[in-house]
Amino acid sequence: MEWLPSSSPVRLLEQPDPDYALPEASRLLAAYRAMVIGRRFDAQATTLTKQGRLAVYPSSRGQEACQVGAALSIGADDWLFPTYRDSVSLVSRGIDPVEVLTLLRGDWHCGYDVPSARTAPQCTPLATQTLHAVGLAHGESRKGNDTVAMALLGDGATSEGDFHEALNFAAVFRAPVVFFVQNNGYAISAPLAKQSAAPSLAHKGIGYGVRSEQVDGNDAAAILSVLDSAVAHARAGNGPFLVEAHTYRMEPHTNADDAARYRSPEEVEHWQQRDPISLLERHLRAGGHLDDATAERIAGEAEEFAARVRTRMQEEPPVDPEDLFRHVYAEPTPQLVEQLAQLRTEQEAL
Ligand SMILES: Cc1ncc(C[n+]2csc(CCOP(=O)(O)OP(=O)(O)O)c2C)c(N)n1
Repeated sequence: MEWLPSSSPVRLLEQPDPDYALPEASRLLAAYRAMVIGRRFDAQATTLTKQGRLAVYPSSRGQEACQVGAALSIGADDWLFPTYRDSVSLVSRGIDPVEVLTLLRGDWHCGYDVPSARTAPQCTPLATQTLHAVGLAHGESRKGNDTVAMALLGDGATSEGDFHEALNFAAVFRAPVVFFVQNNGYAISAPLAKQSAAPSLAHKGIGYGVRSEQVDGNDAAAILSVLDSAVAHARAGNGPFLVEAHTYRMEPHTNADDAARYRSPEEVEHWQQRDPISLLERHLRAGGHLDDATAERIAGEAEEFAARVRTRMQEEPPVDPEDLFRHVYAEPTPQLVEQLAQLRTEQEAL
């Protein structure tokens, strides 16, 4: 059954798979480096919330194989449609980390130049980015381009109507989109079992005629191999592809959430044993592709990366809160006019 997802998530680091090839060692080493830097960036951003430099930061610690895999499996001309949790993916794609954090710092814009980065602003409303991805991909294919759009979303977002409309439209029009679902177990505090009765989230693609697959989200080799196939499938004109990665969010939903209220320390400990960076590191060392010196050099690079982010985030570029109102509508609504007046009164009182 070519169109059905494999019965269990594809894994490659610990066992071979007849349908998916192990990526080359050089690619795995590049992924390892990006994952180590990404994790250090993520920890730095979390610290910046504690110092009041960022309003909020949704960590993706534990999801690095997915974050990096998404960035490495698409080309510079392809488009990424990320969510609020996907900052590490943007950093891995080469976007300036301070630009990535601009919105979370409280500015009105997303920081980077969207058309030249070919990366949409990080989306907070759940699943709306899937429709944007489909629209862009369909438009590009009508222009005769072979651009692929990669839409990132969480397990919770697959319960949204927009996701289902996006799948249906993409399948009917054979839009070159990869829907990459990072199933990290929870939508804030709602565990997957309380919001989906599907055998797997990959099965949600099948009803729409979308080729789908499930993969171990902590196995970087499997992620790269499956995403490569998905991107190649879409680029070749075969229509959309849905990939469900089984992973885990190690940190709370954001720095404002208390995860101890809805999950046990044993569960977190279980996933710690399947840390994506450790799994890949073990594999690379066993194959002779990584030694202490290289691991230390990469750790040093990650430290320097974080230090540069830290220093640059100490600068406080002036922000004008009225900008929040300037770029919403050509003609502001009565509600916005009222809110702007309220803001001015508050500012004068300061
Ligand atoms: C349309 C919409 N409804 C509700 C919310 C509030 N909300 C923010 S995050 C979240 C959970 C999302 O979970 P999931 O899609 O699994 O992504 P994760 O945060 O785990 O990466 C919810 C319900 C929202 N942002 N957008």
